[in-house]
Order: sequence, then structure tokens, then C-alpha cells
Amino acid sequence: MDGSQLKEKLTKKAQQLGIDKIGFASADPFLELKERLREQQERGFSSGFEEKDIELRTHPEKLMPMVKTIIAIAIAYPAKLSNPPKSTHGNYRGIFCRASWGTDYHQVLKQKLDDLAVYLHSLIPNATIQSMVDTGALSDRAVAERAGIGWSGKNTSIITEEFGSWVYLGEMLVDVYIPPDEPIEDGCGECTLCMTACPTGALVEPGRLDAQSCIAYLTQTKAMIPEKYRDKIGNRLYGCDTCQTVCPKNRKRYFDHQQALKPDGEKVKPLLKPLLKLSNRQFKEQYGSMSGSWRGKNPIQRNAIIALAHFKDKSAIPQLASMLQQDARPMIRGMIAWALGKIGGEEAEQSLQKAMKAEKDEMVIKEIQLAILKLKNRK
Ligand code: B12
Ligand code: SF4
Ligand code: SF4
Repeated sequence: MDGSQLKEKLTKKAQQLGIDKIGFASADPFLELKERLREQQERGFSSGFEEKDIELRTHPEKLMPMVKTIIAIAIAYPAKLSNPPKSTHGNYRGIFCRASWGTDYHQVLKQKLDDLAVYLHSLIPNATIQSMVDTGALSDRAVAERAGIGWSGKNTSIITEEFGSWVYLGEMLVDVYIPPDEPIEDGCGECTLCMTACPTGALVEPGRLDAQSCIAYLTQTKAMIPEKYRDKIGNRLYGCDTCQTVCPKNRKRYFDHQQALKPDGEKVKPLLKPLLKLSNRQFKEQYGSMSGSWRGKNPIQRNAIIALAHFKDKSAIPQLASMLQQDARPMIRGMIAWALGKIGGEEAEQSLQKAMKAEKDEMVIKEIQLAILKLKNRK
């Protein structure tokens, strides 16, 4: 069988497997990306979540010496809740970004790639195959761009004609030659909506992200969130969708045909106060199947505290006050101190004063002092 026939067969099979887009790319080194990644590192714009070895990231042959082709896939994910639960006074909700809706996409894409690999092996039994989704060394976006899945937008997302940017990406390295597809034309034109809408100005140039100031990154960190970003986080518990929701290419791009990715409104827009009470085990039981749980419950609870401050939820003060005295995690106590300062009022101030007397952690003491000062200045 020649490469073109194989391409036809794989494309057909992909469709049967529920893969929304498939594209084929050469396995040549990604030289432009290499330069880009170096600049990102030098300017301090990397997130630290990506593979650090730039050579490995940009030379597919270092992952598979005989690699000839990279097969790229995209799976569309839902961008709209059919019946979203609403926040009400005293019962406020946070939000997980769309990339965390439904079953963890890593599993969903991995399964599709495994199914495609079984088929490829049935056609070419001795083919060498290596699949990856997100956590592999390669840049999934650079692969998808080269394979013609979509163009690389000014918000840095890969945007497809059919599904907008609401697609997950994955790829498969194979030691078989398959004729490559052509990249598609840039579709952003003069538009800059994502850049102006970004709450933190993290899109520093068209198509260049300072990950350190991107809310999607900040919500996943394990430490205190720098003061200047806290107000910008709003009620986001994990990730950020703003530069995609404003994108005109995503208008009316709502697809929920992937059963495994269908969201449960109560889970992706959970009530904030109950979230703070979860034990590790309960968190795992309730949220463990979502991609947004990969950093554990601490960052999500920290973000829930920021969200309660965002809503200035006075009904949360007793719970926050008791956690400020009892919670073993300084990061959580520090964040609560800030939140109480933001929510304000007599009760918040008294709980800060009380906690101040017993607190031993320097960072938390500083946060409490700042919060008290803020409340005094407000009087
Ligand atoms: C680290 C990482 C992050 C970091 C940094 C993101 C970033 N933009 O770099 C953080 C935590 C912030 C993040 C956030 C998100 N992420 Co993320 N992330 C990754 C990861 C692991 C590596 C990305 C990376 O290497 N970035 C470094 C930059 C420099 O490279 P790149 O974006 O991969 O490649 C592009 C640029 O280099 C550019 N480029 C190269 N040369 C040049 C030259 C010029 C002149 C220009 C203009 C551009 C350019 O073109 C490449 C192709 O687009 C990938 C998975 C993977 N293994 O690739 C997922 C991935 C990029 N993330 C994904 C998603 C869904 C998200 C979020 C939408 C989740 C959310 N809702 O919160 C946000 C989006 C934020 C944003 N604006 O990018 C998807 C993207 C799907 C898509 N349609 O594009 C990926 C591919 C995961 C997956 N397998 O589906 N992510
Ligand atoms: S994900 Fe949010 S913070 Fe990050 S670039 Fe997009 S709009 Fe800005
Ligand atoms: S908002 Fe405009 S500039 Fe940004 S990615 Fe979408 S089309 Fe491109």
C-alpha cells in the first residue's frame, strides 16, 4: 500500500472513531518554534509546565529515530452549558474552564489515538508508533499547525474553520511515509479582540503569551497568587477562556457530540463554600475525573477563596474566619486574610484581629496586617 492509500484509509477510519479532524505533517525539525521557545525562556515567558528540553521539543527524530510522519488529531469540545446553574445571593459559584469539562481530555484523546494505532498496525504490522497528548515533548499546536488542522491565532490557540479554537490536540509519530497536508492560511486578519480582552495583558504581542501573567497559568500554581493578579481572577477556579470566548471565529461554534466531554453543570460551576470543606478524598471522588484536578485541591480552594472575595460574599465570613484560625496551610490562610480585607465589614475585621494574635507564619502575618490596614483606610 502506498502513502496516499494509507492516508485515505486512516482518514476514513478516524472519522469512524469519532476523531473530528485529522492532518498529516512531515517530521522535519521545528526550527522556527525552536527559536521561539528560546526567546520565551529568555524573556521569562515560559510556564514551567512544558518539557524543558528544547531540542527534544523541536526534533521529532530525537523521540523516534526513524520517524517519517506526524499524524495530528483534533477533538472538538463543548463551549456552552445547556442548563447552567446560576449564582444566587450568598450561594455563589466558581467556574472551571471549558478544557476541564467532562472526562479528562487526555484520556479521551489517548483512547482515540490508541484505537487508530490498532488500525494502523492491522495495515502495517511492523509500524513503530508513538502517541502523545499535551504531556508529550512536542508542541501539539506547532504539529497541528503544520498538519493543516488550523491556524495559530493571535491568542496563540489553534483555530479550526469548523470548530473554532474549541479543540483538543494530540499526535502520533510513525515511521511510515504519508504525504503531508498543507498548513492553512491565517484567519485573524486585522482583528485584535483577544489581545484587548485579556484581563492581565498576557498576550504581549500577537501570538506571544507571557505565561507567567496568564490567568490560566496562575490558577494552576501552588503558591500565593501575586497581589496584582488577585482581582483579575474573578470566579475562575481553573483556567481561563476569555481570549477564546471573545474570538469571532468561535461565534456559534458549539459542539457537544463527544459524549465523554459533556459537562455536568454542578461540577464545572460548583458552589464555592462547600468546595472549601472538601477533604482530599472527597475532592478526588468529586473532581478527580476532570483535567482541572491535576494539581490537587489546594489551588482550587485558594481560587475559591479569591472568588468569594470577588463576590464580596459576607455570608462566607464565618467559614473563612474559622479556616483562618484552623487551617494548616499557610497559603490558604494568607489568601483568606486578603479575602477578608476585600469583603470588609466589622465581622471580617474582628476575625482578622483575632487571628493576628495566634498567627505564627510570617507571610500570613503580613497578609493579615495589609488586610487590616486596608479596612482601616476604608473607614
Ligand atoms: C504550557 C502550556 C500551557 C501554558 C502556556 C500556554 C502557551 N500559550 O504557551 C498555560 C498554562 C498558560 C496554558 C494555558 C492554556 N492551555 Co495549554 N498547553 C501548554 C502545553 C503543555 C505546551 C505549550 C507550549 O509549549 N507553549 C509554548 C509556545 C511558545 O509554543 P506553542 O504555543 O506550543 O506553539 C506555537 C507558538 O510557538 C507559535 N509560534 C512559533 N513560532 C512563531 C513565530 C511567530 C512570529 C508567531 C506569531 C508565533 C510563533 O506557533 C506555535 C503553534 O501555534 C500544550 C501541550 C503541548 N504539549 O504542546 C498545552 C495546550 C497548548 N494548551 C491547551 C489549552 C486548551 C489551554 C487553555 C485554553 C486552557 C484554559 N482554558 O485555560 C489555555 C490557553 C491560554 C493561551 N492563551 O494559550 C491546548 C490548546 C488547544 C488549541 N486549540 O490550541 C494544548 C495544545 C493542549 C492540548 N493537547 O490540547 N497552556
Ligand atoms: S487565557 Fe485568559 S489570561 Fe491567558 S491570555 Fe487568554 S485571556 Fe489572557
Ligand atoms: S480574537 Fe481575533 S485576533 Fe484573536 S484569535 Fe480570534 S480572530 Fe484572531
